[in-house]
Amino acid sequence: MTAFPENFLWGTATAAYQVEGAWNEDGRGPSIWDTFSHTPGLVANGDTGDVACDHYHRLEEDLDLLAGLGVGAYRFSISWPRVQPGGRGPLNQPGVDFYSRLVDGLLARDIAPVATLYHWDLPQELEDAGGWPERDTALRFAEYARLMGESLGDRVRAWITLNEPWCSAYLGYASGVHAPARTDHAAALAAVHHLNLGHGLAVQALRSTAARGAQMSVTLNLHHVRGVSEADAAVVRKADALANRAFLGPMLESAYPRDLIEATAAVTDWSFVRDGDEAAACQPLDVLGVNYYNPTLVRQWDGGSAKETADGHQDGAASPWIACEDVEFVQQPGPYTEMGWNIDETGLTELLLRLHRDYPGLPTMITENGAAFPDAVDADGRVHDERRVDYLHRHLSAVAEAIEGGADVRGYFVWSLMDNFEWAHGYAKRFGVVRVDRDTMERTWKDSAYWYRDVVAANALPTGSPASTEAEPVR
Ligand code: IFM
Repeated sequence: MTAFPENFLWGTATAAYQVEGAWNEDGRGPSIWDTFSHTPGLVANGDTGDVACDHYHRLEEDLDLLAGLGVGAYRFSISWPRVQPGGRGPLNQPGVDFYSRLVDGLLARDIAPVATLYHWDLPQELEDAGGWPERDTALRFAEYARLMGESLGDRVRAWITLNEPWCSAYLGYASGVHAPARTDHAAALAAVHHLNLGHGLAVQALRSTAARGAQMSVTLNLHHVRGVSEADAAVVRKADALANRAFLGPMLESAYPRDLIEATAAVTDWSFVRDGDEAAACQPLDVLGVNYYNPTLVRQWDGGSAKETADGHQDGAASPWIACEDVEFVQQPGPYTEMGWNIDETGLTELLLRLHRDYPGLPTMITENGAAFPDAVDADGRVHDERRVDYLHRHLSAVAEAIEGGADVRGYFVWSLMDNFEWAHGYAKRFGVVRVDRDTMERTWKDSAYWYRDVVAANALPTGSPASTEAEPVR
């Protein structure tokens, strides 16, 4: 048995647009993801989040699922346009009431509510006014945070300001594969800054409204960047600056890294950073949320050979990797999940140890980790998703190893509680430990859910190494 520390927080995670549905009910306003998913050709199969998992109407059933899993915490996100339809002005009470019922239902089941304020569903009206590249969006976000602190702050155990601002900025405004589908590198870097600023202002607003003792956090999808050889150190550092230190710098060290400013000088002069902004972005946090799926491998591009973009991103004007013309993103060895992401849990251990080294005293929490596989219901009516069990086992072992190495890791949230709307992939990729039938919305526990329930109950991993994932690599 690999045991976890006492009080280790076990949970599962979802996000509003991916599970709720009820997109135009009870006064909810449109978000950039409604616009994106309703634009023909942007989401696989023309899927939208209109119904998603119908969680909005199946709240009690889903709360019971969580209770059945025995988790100590549930990470959900609040849909900004559900509670404040245009992103400014008064609250939409039916929307707030929904989250109030959710929070109360969790507490009644002894499950700690962990609320993310922003998991990508910006009110469309704010995007129409310029979106995250505009400074005002950060101010509106702080106001929304204050209102949520006043409404739910007496009961929420931990607040996460942003989920993966890397995706919001670079996929939303640089590569355009996420909403709002813009491809403007200068705007993306301005978005980076206003997300950082919005985070800091939101923490301030929450500290003044939420219960004392509520934890403050942000979730970053930090990239564990490796070089093919030592000769690639410069490009490793550049990718790290754009992906990681663009957020860690202002949020935790009150300054953008000099090498980031220099690397992007041809794109922007960063004049949108005003005096005092970096200090405002840097607010004391109680825990840092880390989402991890796989590592990143880079090599200095020689400028001649065909350039690899291993994760399938476009190169050039629509690349999310701004100013990385000299960086090649290299295919990593399998096995792979259905997303085409390689399975390599060693990156998680290394990342957690790096964070421990760079930011001693700041605990971490895995706010997302999981895998998509093409699950099917077997003849026995069950979903035998042994590859997901194996993936989770490997990554939890990696967390345990980091703890063993001194990292202060406080918890782990599986992504995801249930199969849901996987953004531009629609419903084609299933990440849940609980299956959702797309026709009936019926929830079925996969084998991974039973396995996770037992891990949570034991606060430990079962003995024995995970099964081999070599058998059926998927690409
Ligand atoms: O589904 C997403 C989630 O919304 C954010 N993190 C990554 C997950 C899997 O792609």
